[in-house]
Amino acid sequence: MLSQDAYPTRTPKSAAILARQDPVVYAPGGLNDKRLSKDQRASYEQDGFLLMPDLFNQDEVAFLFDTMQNMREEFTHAGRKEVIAEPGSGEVRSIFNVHRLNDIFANLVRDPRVLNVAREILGSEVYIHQSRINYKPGFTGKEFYWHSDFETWHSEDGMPAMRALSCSILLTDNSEANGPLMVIPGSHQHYVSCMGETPDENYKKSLKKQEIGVPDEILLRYLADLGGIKTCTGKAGTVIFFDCNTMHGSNSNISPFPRSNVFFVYNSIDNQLQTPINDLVPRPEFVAARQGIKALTPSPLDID
Ligand code: 6CS
Ligand code: FE
Repeated sequence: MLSQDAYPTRTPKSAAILARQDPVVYAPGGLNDKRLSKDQRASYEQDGFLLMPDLFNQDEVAFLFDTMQNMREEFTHAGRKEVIAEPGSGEVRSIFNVHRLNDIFANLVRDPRVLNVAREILGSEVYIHQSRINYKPGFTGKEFYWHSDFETWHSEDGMPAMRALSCSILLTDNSEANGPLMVIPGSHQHYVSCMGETPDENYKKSLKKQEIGVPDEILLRYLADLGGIKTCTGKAGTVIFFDCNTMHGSNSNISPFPRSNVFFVYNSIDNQLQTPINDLVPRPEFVAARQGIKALTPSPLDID
């Protein structure tokens, strides 16, 4: 990483809040991908996220839900590195790299309803930086503490600029009760630099419970005072798009109802990974893609 890094973080002594240096909605890159209305684009730009209810119909959701459950059954006892266990209960918390491990998810990342929104916002061709299912099981699903994804991807993966977004497809209903995504509107305009150096192989811990790259409480309070906190609830089939630097997290799920979502992280083809901060060893391919990067092409609408 260059010494004049606009987004320093993981420093030994101090936390800080810095202004974003990158656009949120990029100028069209010659692709014709108009999926969003003017209002939707403006709302994404202002808030750092956009909720699109019912983007997938109930038949599609049922099919994707079964696919997700089948993957869990197949992977749970197979000793796969892509499976992350819940702290405590040992239930499946996440499975990573699902777009490379499963044909249905491989096809889903190319569905124009999601891919073309990513291309429209990022103003270029895109590829998948990371994909995962977060199962958040009933009773035992633990929280995801407040964080900016970009802070991790910049420092641990060497992602140069804020030109990536997450797309979360809800595969169960996400209610106030089962630990839905919480976002701080407007927080994507501020970069929260975090105190604390990154140990080797931090991902093995952080994907269960994040302890490094955790924002300072005073800065979180500042952002929440400015923007408030919004819970992203919706029926299965709803899709949430959010900027890579939007401050977000979710509570644990003590309800009986699982909150299971599939996440795709689209990154601009012009924003591929470099060397991580402090010359850390790059994280493995199943968490952060570096190999065989190719721009995604939209698929025909039929997902199966
Ligand atoms: O380390 C990562 O890349 C992941 N960690 C969190 C808490 N969110 C985004 C991403 O899956
Ligand atoms: Fe996240």
